[in-house]
Amino acid sequence: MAYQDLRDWIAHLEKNGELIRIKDEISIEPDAGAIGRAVCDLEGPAVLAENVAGFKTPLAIGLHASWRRAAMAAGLPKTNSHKEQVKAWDSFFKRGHLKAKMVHDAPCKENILKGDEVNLFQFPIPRINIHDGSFYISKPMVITKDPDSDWVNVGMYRMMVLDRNKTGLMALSVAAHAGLHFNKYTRMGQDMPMAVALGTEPVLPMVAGSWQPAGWCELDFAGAIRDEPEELVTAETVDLPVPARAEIILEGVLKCTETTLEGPFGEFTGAYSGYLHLPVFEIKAITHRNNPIYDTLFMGRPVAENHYMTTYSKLGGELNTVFANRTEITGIAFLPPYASALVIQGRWGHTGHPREVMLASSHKVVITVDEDIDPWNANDVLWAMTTRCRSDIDVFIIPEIPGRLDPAQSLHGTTTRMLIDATKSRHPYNRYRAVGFVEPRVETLKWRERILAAWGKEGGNK
Ligand SMILES: Cc1cc2nc3c(=O)[nH]c(=O)nc-3n(C[C@H](O)[C@H](O)[C@H](O)COP(=O)(O)O)c2cc1C
Ligand SMILES: [Mn+2]
Repeated sequence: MAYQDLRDWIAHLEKNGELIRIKDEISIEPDAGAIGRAVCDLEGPAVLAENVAGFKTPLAIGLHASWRRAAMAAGLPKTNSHKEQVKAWDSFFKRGHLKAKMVHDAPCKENILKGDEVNLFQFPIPRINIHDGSFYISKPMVITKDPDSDWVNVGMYRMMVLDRNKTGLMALSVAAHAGLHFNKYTRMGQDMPMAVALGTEPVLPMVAGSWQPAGWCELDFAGAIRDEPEELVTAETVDLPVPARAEIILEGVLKCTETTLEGPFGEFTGAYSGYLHLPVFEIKAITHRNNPIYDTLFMGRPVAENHYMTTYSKLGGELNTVFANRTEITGIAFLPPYASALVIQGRWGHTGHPREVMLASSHKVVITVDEDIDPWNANDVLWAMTTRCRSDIDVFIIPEIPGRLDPAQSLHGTTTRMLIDATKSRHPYNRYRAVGFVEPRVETLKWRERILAAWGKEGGNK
């Protein structure tokens, strides 16, 4: 059965040795950020810090910060290999949607705070990295509605705390759906109604933080993955549905006339992004459960929590959208540390075939490999790059691509894209048998099993 809410998920993690409680007092700074970093580095248990100095609210840190918990969150075995995880997310994308349902029992309304009672500083919102411009809400599920249709979207976008009732919102990339909605409101000269869910069952942040096509409602997609509909209630002050069992809901408007200088923020690239001019979110009401828990996510140098949380959902999405009709693709992965280099394994038919496929992708580095190369195995991929690739004819550099958050971007905000064809799809590999790669004897697998059995150990993550 799917996890009902954050509390149910936390209880499950604790029962399975995936969460520890820290009862001693911790500081919001530097302890919270340092704990987040440590959990990611260790791929250790998540932490529930029960006593944050100056706050009544406990702080959950790193709930999605390991490959094991990324599997468990989606209801999959924690022993799953990367490959099995991608296969599962591929099937989630093919499963379609399960409509979320409106319910009457809504614990998120146990406390309703409006006007002057609204105060973000009551929650232990950390400054995640040392030079972040302020405290950042790093795991928000931002709910907006398209003014021209019924499309309700849930996306994850950084929110810098500006005041007790104000934050920024960074949903400006061309692909951010809240940004698309906001552009329409701005053109009409109207503020955009917006609600933000904090602390929910664990599938929603995974789909809010990774891309699905425009028009998809992440609530319905999450329901299909959970095999149980998300439960919703209408927010107090805006006409938007919010998860009924969320710990905390922020409600208000994204202002069409008020911007703020926002940043810096330690981004998923492992570098700080500079200052931006962003719209201001004005919070008109906060509703929360009794004794709410604040759920935070650690970002920073990869591998960080966002990489664990969205690697599989991103790859499943890539297979089902960008590469929907590419049956020649036999595997897809990110090269460690899982940030910006996509590896595509395929059954290539002809010279130039991998290049055609790479051109469709929008990742900063794209590498194509053959079927005998495990795209998740950095040794395999680097071996292919150094033996099946000639940098003068197999590497393609596309200049002046929008840089967005790339720390290597030019002064006018552009970066490069690099496509690396590390396949045997061209001369001399596919013309003659002259260059033969050393293949293992077929009996190797059998011997591997026998040796491991005799040694009393199990195989690795393959
Ligand atoms: C922790 C985390 C933080 C993110 N922050 C931002 C952000 O500040 N701005 C942004 O445009 N995308 C951000 N993303 C990526 C978006 O969540 C992602 O593109 C997602 O597809 C957005 O939802 P949408 O496709 O419905 O717009 C973040 C992702 C994660 C996991
Ligand atoms: Mn979306």
